Amino acid sequence: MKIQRALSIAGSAARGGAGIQADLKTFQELDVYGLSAVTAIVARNPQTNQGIFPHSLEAIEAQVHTALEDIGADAIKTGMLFTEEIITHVSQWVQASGVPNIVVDPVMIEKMGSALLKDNAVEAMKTKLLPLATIITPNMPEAAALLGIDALTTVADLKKAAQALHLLGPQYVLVKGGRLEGPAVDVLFDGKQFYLLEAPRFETIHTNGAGCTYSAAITAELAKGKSVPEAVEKAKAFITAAIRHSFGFKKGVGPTYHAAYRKYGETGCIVTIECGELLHS
Ligand code: PXL
Repeated sequence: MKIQRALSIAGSAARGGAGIQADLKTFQELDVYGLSAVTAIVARNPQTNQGIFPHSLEAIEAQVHTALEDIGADAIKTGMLFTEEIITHVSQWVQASGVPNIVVDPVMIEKMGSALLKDNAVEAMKTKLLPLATIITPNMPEAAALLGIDALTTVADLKKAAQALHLLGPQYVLVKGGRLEGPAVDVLFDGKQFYLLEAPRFETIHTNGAGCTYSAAITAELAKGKSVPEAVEKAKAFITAAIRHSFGFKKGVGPTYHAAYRKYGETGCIVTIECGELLHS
């Protein structure tokens, strides 16, 4: 039997809906063998606002090397990397690995407000990791923070941001429009063309880990040999189903439902392709 493999280098989210946990659940749903290297443990206590426990560089390196040397990977995804030092080393390991599909989710702040990336690490993310990426998947606040610009509010803003981020070196940029008014439109840019992916917006607060799940689904599809636009289209359907069927547990923002695409199927996403004429601000 041959099964494709995907390695997630990310934080452990004790609540189960985001981070490494979301990635492994998503890989499994899409029939890809999941591997993990945990960078930090997130177990945030809302009363104390404490609960991020970074791992040592040595522990992270040991996991990455064990995963790549003993099992190997068809795709690597990075999520929460937390510090400049971790970003610098992960960039070196990713580059040395020769793995063909690299998905960088530039995780910065989680929905309840904890910083998952230190402010002084943004520059390393831009200069060391983003240029290695097959695709980067910022949400609207992350795109604005990476570019040092004001908040994005429209699809036109997403397109301009995608173009500007493409200049940092990734092959594809996906700016996710989860915070737009109206339908959930994401903009994929390859340096020439824009692909607009539109899905209905489902009103729910339970979207913890939506970004992790979406980029993990892209990673799984790339590991299976899909092209980037095909992988993003399938992942958009996957995350739309997961958000549509999301749910809450006892407290706080609940998770998306990772099994929803398998159980309930397609969700009416529309993809349009536009010529990428340059947009100047
Ligand atoms: O959703 C962003 C995210 C990423 N990584 C970890 C997280 C979260 C949000 O909860 O906990 C580890």
